Amino acid sequence: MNDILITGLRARAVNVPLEYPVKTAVGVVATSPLVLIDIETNSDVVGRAYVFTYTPLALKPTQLMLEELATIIKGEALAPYKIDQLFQSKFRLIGNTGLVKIAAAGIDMALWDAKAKAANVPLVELLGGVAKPLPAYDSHSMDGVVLATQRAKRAAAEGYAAIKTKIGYQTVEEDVKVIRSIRNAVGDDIQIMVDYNQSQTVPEAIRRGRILEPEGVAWIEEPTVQYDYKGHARIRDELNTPIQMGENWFGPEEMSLALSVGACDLAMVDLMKIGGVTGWLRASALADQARLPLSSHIFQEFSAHVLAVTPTCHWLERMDMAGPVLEPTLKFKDGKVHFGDVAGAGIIWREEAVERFRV
Ligand code: SMN
Ligand code: MG
Repeated sequence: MNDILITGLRARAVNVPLEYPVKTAVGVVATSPLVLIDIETNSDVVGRAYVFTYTPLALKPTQLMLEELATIIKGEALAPYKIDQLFQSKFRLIGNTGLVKIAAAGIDMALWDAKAKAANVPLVELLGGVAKPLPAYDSHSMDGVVLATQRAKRAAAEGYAAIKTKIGYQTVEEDVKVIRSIRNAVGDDIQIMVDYNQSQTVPEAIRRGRILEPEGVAWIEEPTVQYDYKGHARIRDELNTPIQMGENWFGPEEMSLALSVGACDLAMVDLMKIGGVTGWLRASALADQARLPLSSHIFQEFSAHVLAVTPTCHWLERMDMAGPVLEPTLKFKDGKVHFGDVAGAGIIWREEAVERFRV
């Protein structure tokens, strides 16, 4: 069965415009730096995925890392679990994290895409699930009260049942002002999540969180620095509003450490940083054991497929980081994400756009 072999990898760096810059309390992601991955095989199947490097500064190093890892996987069978084990042993000394993990995760996603295409099924079906619509929330930025309200109205009109806005303004009064303006615009039936993007100290997060309690937000995300798991647990102990985190967990190992100290009420996993589809499946098992609702972080195309086979599936984050270079295969309607009828994960490059945004 495993007669399909990996024969090559192409990595292309692009810097893609965003409909809205991702403004956070700790910095702005003005454009979307991506490395597009094509894994060729000795059959007519090409596995495709992309990784998001957060800053253009990491584009070239990530592309080079992918090209270096390609030399290890050439000639190997199209077997993501085996390749993951190979990488884990290779990276034991350097550490399976950072750009190494990002590149390995991109390869993992592309391998799973290829396997699903070889079986001529959507990835969700290869994983044993069914392509049913899933709840999706519209994810916005630290937009200021006017734009935040405009975007919330637009999302409500498009049928979203939940909206995330980023806060961490100069004062908590501004945080409350934005939340109240959104609430007044969309009414009580739509859930509002807020994301501090690691911007607060633990005491300030507790102080602000207490002031936010009456606003009834659905979750407070990354209130303090993401590596301070005990700090998140302290904030969680002081507040009733659920604490959400996880987008920065590099691998299921970091998720396991965070859960072991009770860092959060909810978890959200970044398909890339967690280690691709293989990493997500392990994270999904951890969330299942802890009965922790599990949401996704960007990477909406692959995330839909893995969320559909996640026992504690919560929300898919709709934040389109790659749209300009992709043929749209997902549809967002009535507050849900609907799968396209395509084999694999539905990653189809718009080649003319790829050339336009090449770095
Ligand atoms: C986020 C941060 C950086 C880039 C994209 C998205 C954000 C989120 O923390 O939760 O969407
Ligand atoms: Mg976030």
